[in-house]
Amino acid sequence: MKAATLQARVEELRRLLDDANYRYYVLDDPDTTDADYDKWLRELEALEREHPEFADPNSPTARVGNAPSGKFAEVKHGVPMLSLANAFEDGEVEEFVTRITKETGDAAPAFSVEPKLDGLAISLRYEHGMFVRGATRGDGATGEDVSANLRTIRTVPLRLRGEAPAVLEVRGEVFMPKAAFEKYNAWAREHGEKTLANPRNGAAGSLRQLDPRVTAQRPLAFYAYALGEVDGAKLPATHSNTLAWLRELGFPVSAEVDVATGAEGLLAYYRRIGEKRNALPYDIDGVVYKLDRYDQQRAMGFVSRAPRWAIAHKYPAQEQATTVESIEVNVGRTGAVTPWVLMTPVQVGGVTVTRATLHNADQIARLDVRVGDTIIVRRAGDVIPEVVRVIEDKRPLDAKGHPKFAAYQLPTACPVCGSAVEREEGEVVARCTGGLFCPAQRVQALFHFASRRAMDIEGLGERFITALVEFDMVRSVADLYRLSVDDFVSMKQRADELADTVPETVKSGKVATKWAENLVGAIDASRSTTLERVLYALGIRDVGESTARTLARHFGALDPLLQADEETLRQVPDIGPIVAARIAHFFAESHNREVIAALRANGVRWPEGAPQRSAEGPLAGKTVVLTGGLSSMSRDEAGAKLEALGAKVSGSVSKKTSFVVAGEAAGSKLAKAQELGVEIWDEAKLLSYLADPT
Ligand code: 9MJ
Repeated sequence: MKAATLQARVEELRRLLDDANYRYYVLDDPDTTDADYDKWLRELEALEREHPEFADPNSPTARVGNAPSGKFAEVKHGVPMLSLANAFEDGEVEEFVTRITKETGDAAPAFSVEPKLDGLAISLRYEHGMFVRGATRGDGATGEDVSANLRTIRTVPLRLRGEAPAVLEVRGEVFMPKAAFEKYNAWAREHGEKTLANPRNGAAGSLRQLDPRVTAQRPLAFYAYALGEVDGAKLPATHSNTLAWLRELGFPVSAEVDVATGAEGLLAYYRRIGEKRNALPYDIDGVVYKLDRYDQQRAMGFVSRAPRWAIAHKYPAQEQATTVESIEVNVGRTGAVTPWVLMTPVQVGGVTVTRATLHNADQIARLDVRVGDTIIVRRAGDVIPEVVRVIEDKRPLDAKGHPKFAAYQLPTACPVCGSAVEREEGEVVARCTGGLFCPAQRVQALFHFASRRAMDIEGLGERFITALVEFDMVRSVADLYRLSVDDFVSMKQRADELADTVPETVKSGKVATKWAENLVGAIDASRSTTLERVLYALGIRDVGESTARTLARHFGALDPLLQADEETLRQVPDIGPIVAARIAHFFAESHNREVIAALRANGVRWPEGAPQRSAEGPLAGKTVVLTGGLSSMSRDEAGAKLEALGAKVSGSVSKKTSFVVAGEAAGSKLAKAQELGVEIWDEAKLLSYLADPT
């Protein structure tokens, strides 16, 4: 292609991607498929890689983050970044409106009303429509240049749409949406990385990362709400029209912004948003009222740094101080011992809170929470309340100046079954070693056993399982197969009596038994199953459906698997040393062997066959992942052909993957393969290999 044609294509791809981002992030009305988006992005990346002369720091490919550049430079804000006065009471809002009505002479001044995002204020500078710099608020006069990090935030436009002025500074908030925060922390917990204390800290910490590639991994977002320096544009006469104009230029603006008049109008907005607060996808700590007309704003002026024409009306804090009465632990299915604190009840954001999670022992060590401590708890939305920090100054000291409260130690014995609690090297989670002897684990294990993808016992929910364990009617999963209709009926009667929920019909002598018959029927139906379901249902740690399938195919029958030692298990393709050890330990435990024998004795059965091992063929020992659509055959067909050549076909990409076959619209698996440097085959390569597999 000629240079001019190439450049035109680069520009076209950038425009397509910018448009797709705009529709997605600003209009909330996407019209592009992920597949097209990925395809354009990959094409653009390739062109930019091959033709460095087309490089542009504002290209949509810039979102991945560049290498770190050292410290942040100082940025002087040409127009200072304002702070807002706060109001907490309705009366203060009424006074604010009265003052403005009087001083402007306008009997019903209009206000732009906006949610007050709880993130980090920043200023973005554009020259001739191109992003040139972004800075934190700092002290309002001077901030830090965090441009490289801001470029990685997908909702920060890098090139403006339409007629952009010579200079445009846009102010707004960078924040971490709640769902993204939860997802990030779940990931961090799983990978032993540090969790973020709350979305606000998450946003602030991420933006101040010296390595933009780290920021790029953090799910941040941006909303615009004010202007800084502007040159070469005729501004609208009101703030609300400015927000509409900013939206046209490509800036996301909160969908909740509105216009209201009168103290009643402002307070109605405050209450309306307050009711929605928990359901909003981001944290807010109040709403903001801004006098809408710029001429009226100028007439009101400023007191020190704060405008007299705007005010932030805060909601009750979602963080409160209280004291720790005790630290307890929960035990999960895999024995994970999760500590939580029992607190002196406290109102947080209008709800009484008595418990907060501590996630794991690392979190306890990080926070150093001790019984008796004064702590700050936070409740954000539907999220489980959590301990934010300890107020150490409130911790009393003894005569020697040492803290009076002892550091918390996780119990060494499981509070439910008394078995040892152990923490493996490099793991953040401590676990009860009682396995299925532990009633807490038994409930969770039964729940997993009965779940749809395991033994698929319909109607056996957590409530019944808890009662069965509590009344000692079921000790192991095999005991389920001994339960009769009468057992279930009497279990329910006892549970209802305990919970004081005995139905009227029962009180009058009628006992419904149809549900119990159905349940016994469902249990009976689950007897006829497959080996892979049984292996998955046993709940061996790290043995998910895919590993269960691998084991079932590799061994063909249960007994050879029971006899396999750790070394033999390690030879199974796709099973690493840790999982091999877990499986060997599980089957070495006599009580686990007894459960398996009891399942068989109670009629649980599955077809067994010869082991399916493909140790031969040109692809023996290779693990292959198929992703995306192929045009010449289905993925299953391609998988079967590769298996016939000795390959092991896996569902997920890892360092051990030998190569990935990427068809049309391949997504995250392809990205992962690229990230790990795994060899990638396109369909043409696959076909030519299948034609001549040497
Ligand atoms: C927030 N935090 O959402 C302002 N803000 O306006 C909104 N902050 C603001 N406006 C002028 N919506 C200074 C700060």
